[in-house]
Amino acid sequence: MRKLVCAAAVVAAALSATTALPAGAAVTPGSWSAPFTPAGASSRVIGVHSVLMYTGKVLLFGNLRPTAGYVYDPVTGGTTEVDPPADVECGAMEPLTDGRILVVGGHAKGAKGINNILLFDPATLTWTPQPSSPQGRYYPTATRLPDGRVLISGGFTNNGTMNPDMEVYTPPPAGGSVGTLVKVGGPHPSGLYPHQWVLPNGKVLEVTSRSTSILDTSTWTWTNYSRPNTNHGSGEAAVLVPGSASGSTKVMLLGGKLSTGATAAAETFDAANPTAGWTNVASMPQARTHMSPVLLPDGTLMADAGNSSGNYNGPIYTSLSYSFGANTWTTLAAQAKRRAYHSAAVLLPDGRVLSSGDTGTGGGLNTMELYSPGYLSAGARPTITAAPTQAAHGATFTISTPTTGSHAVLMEPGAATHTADFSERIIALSTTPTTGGLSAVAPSSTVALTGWYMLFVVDSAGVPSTAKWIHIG
Ligand SMILES: [Cu+2]
Repeated sequence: MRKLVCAAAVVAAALSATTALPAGAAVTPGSWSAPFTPAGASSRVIGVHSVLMYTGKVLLFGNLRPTAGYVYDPVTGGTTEVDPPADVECGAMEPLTDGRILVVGGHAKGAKGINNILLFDPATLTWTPQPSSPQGRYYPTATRLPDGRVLISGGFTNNGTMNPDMEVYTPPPAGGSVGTLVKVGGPHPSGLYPHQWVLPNGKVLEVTSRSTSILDTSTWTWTNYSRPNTNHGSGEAAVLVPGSASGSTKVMLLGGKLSTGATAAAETFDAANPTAGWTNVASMPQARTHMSPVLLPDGTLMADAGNSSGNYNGPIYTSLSYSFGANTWTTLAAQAKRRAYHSAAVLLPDGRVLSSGDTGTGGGLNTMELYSPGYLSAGARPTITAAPTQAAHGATFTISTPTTGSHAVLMEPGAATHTADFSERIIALSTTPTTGGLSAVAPSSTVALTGWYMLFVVDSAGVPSTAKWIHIG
């Protein structure tokens, strides 16, 4: 009898749990700060690459050779110079499970890749060389796997040819500073900055403007599916669609550069039913390429700026908001500087978006702009009065908040460049209201890859709190 009561209670709790993102409030245009270069910052740094770290600070680097970088503190506005020891502009970035940032490859003269792999430590602000990628990597992708290793693929070699190799990087052992690198699988020339995401079943979905495939990481073999409906050319953006506590199997591909200009097309692919292929969704209000895709804690997508032709022509100063629930686009406020090719944008823990870069003449160069989404002027914000800084996969934890009717989301911090983001994802937690807050369940290791996340509480109007950092795993 006692057992039955317990089972009934579990069912009741499951039925009342919030597992999906609510629709949120109507999107309003929001506003931009004036362009700025942080006081005291090296003017050599162009924010082509932008990585939010668990310290709440942002690692920015770029400006070709020698590549320059600094760490920007959005709270104080200060910077610390951290020039990398290799020309890592046009490489890839991926946080490890402990929050250190792996930086893979970069760009030597003449469209050639460099071999370097580096590890950046947000605690000590130091770079440590790692084993080199043998053939060189220019425009590669780095994807953290559920076991903490990192899949490295794609890009050009040192000779400017497509690199067909896949490598797996294993992080340093506890207390160590240098990891190991091994080649895996057969040839798979993914192309330049292939978009990759770990799926809830542990496999890796890869999407490019012209291909769709899924990697079984137990055998390192690929299965190919239909290519996207529209040719997105290059400079296309892609995101993992917001998911529930059981994860997301769906991705969205939007825009891209064509020889004739750009495409306005957007489409989705659901890896839960891969043979169904791609489904067109509402096209953007205009053809765009080189947007930086930024998932926001209210469950919408911000497609930051971009342009309509070539790498820098036809600048588009407004951004777009996409509602996954309503399948509608809304035009957001215009920024002052062009943010097209070689630009980046990441969500900050306070709910704003940092937009940086564009290396072309007349572009944003060494300036940055801060976007305040409409939810920041929509009234009082919810608050998190207490939350743990660590939760194991599957563990139940308590989020203290006085805001009733709220839900909670985990957001993996962005690692953005060239319209790619190697890291961002949003997960609506399974939560149950309790006295004084929410009881939440940490997702599994394939839904929330082990690592640092921003935890936001979002009220029933779609207004988010500021984030608290929590390590999952
Ligand atoms: Cu580049």
